Amino acid sequence: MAAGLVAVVAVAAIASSGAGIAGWTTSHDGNEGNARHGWKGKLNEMMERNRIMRKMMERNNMMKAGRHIMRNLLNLDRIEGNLSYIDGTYYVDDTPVYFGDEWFLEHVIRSDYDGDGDYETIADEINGLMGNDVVINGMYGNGTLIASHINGMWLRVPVMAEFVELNGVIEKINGTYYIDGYRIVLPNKQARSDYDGDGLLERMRMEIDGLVGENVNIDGYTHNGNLRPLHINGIAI
Ligand SMILES: [Ca+2]
Ligand SMILES: [Ca+2]
Repeated sequence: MAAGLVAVVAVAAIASSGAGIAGWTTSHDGNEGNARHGWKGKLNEMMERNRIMRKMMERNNMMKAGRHIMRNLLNLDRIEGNLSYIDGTYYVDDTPVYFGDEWFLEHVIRSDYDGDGDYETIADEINGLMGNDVVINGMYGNGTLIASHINGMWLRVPVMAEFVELNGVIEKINGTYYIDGYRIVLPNKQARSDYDGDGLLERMRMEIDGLVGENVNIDGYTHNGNLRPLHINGIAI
């Protein structure tokens, strides 16, 4: 890396000193052109090489920045302190923390956050940590830390998503599927079950397509008008 940088700086120095020569050669006409074309050609070549190297470095830096952002996407904010629960709100020291809605806390099992050797519901895992010092990662929203990790263990995407159960007709508008005004966000994958009951396992999109115009039960998480289904007519996604 350091060697690469030195090379680029050297090329850049030659190129910039060459700019004066380029100006001189173009300001003269006449018969000495061949030698000057040789100079000019070399100079152009160097400047082009310089440009490409700079582009490569830029792209390299962008890729590095991208990887950095990806790595830290869920670690934008971090707090460390004592976990408590007061009047329906979790706190780490004085900071309110959102671990998820009631449905998520009661129904989802992820990791052994409290380290008691059992996989429990998120609510029970958090209860097991009550009064302890914890490290919570996540993102701040209106002064509340929306948790993504508990003690370094993945919990959820840090958004204020809400669990809903809907009953309605699936509509298709401009190639997008809706229920009850929510845009249905589907995983781009092969379906594991036959949701539309046509006897075929299709892509998720095609399964939903087979249900357009029908009355269905869907539950899942909503955020900003989008619905990520967990179940369709009782069948897990
Ligand atoms: Ca546990
Ligand atoms: Ca099907």
